[in-house]
Amino acid sequence: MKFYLTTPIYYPSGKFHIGTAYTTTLADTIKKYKQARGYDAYLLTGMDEHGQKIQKVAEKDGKTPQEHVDGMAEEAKKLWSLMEIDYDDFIRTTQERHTKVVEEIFDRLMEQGDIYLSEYEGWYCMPCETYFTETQLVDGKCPDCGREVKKMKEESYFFNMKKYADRLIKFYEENPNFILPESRKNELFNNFLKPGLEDLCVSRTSFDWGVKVRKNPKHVVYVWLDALTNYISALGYLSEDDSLMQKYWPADVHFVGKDIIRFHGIYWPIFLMALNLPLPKQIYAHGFIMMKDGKMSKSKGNVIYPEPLIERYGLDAFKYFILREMSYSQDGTFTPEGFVERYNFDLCNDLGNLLNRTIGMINKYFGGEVTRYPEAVSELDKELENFSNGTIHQVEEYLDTYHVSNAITETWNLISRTNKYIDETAPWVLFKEGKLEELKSVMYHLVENLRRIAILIAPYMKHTSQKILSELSIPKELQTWNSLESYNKIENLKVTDKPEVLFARLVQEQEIEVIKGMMK
Ligand code: ME8
Repeated sequence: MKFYLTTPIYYPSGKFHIGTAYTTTLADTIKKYKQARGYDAYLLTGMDEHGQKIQKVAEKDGKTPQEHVDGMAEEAKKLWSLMEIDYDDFIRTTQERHTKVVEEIFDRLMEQGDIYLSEYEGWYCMPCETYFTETQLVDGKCPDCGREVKKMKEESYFFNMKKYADRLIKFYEENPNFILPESRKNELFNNFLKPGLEDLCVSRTSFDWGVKVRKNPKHVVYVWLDALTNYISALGYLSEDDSLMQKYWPADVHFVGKDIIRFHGIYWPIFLMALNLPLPKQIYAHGFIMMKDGKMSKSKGNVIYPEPLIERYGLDAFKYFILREMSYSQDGTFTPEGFVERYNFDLCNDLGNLLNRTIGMINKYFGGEVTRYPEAVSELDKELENFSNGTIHQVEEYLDTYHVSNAITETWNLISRTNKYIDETAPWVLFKEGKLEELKSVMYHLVENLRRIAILIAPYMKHTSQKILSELSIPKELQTWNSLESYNKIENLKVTDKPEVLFARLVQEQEIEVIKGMMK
């Protein structure tokens, strides 16, 4: 069972902020989940290194574009390693393995008549490197980023989108889950596909930092045709060894932000149709991480980067926050207040205390020993078991459909339910009344639920998961996703007598200031 998933390849125009880190974390979480479920999962990420914007940034820094992107690629890899992103390949569009595929594709599409030479006039947005028609502009500005646009005219190659539009419409109709969430699909379908596609300008002559058209090298290939091709060039498409292509294509899912869904949902499938290749199975476009005062931007001084957050609060807390805060189909918000609150309430109070209370009681009442599935199982015990069975199925369903935030919420509902179970069963009363068999059962059920919780959070909170499992001395074979199904397989075990604090409580006011100081 294979599962091929991708992140966008990011522009190395500046340091990666938590928004960029979000898509990569999301993709990595799904990869780890799929692996845990027995899939041969392959995660591709990389960098989109061509285009006028990159050329300009490099110039400003007094570097050649190649020097600039080489430096940025190192930075990016450092960040992914800090974030323990388990990617299988890192493609860079300046690599020969990629450029030669782009050249070849362009030639082929020209030969078969899908790409033709003409002239283009339109409104050009430099930062987005996209032309717009008059009617697409919003208040005379770029509809994507809101910045100034310039009227420009150039000799260009065009891709015959119209030829494939009907086929794509049919594909959308036959594959209702092709674009997720549905609201984004409807947007694409109604605003772009249905009104009729314009042919797309696929070359530029105004700069030269890109893949040159072999037969007419004053043209460089449009950065999006170049960039989208990474998803197959990285697998060795058109190369001598295309075994990865045979094995993994079509992609099971491309993860992208809502800003680039049009390129992935319309142009990419059409390029693939023209190449006679199968289309990806799904494209999931998530919302944006916003700040209190709107988008992150250096001019507002509200950009937040992953490194200082990870350094101070740990990787697990960082991933927990960004994944939980971003709902399936809407934007999420980063606020220092929200971060500290989630840390203190969800991680420190709910999860941390559950583990500590449990280990404390087992040590106090039974010298650290938990006994095999006990006899004296009460109604409350059974109820908790059923609740946690339900959670597992919900979490799986959510992760299978990329509702990661919902999956996390379900898991935290189980954590709350388990905390409540302690209050309901009142172990201290059972102990006082000498009801030791009942008390054993309560401890057993607490350990069972913590074991399950640790497995459910492992794809995005590996360290916390490992700590819980090791403090409870859960054997390896009961740490796997498969072992979630069974509820009564724990043999006698002995928990640690020196539990570590998972998440130390933060001083709210002080920490909010610290995070504010991290914004640039
Ligand atoms: O578009 N919240 O690169 P890019 C969430 N090179 N995600 C965010 C975000 C935010 N505030 N800001 C950025 C490109 N992203 C092209 C892609 S793919 C063939 C070529 C994420 O560096 C989100 O995934 O501008 C978005 O789609 C991507 O970064 C844009 O990255």
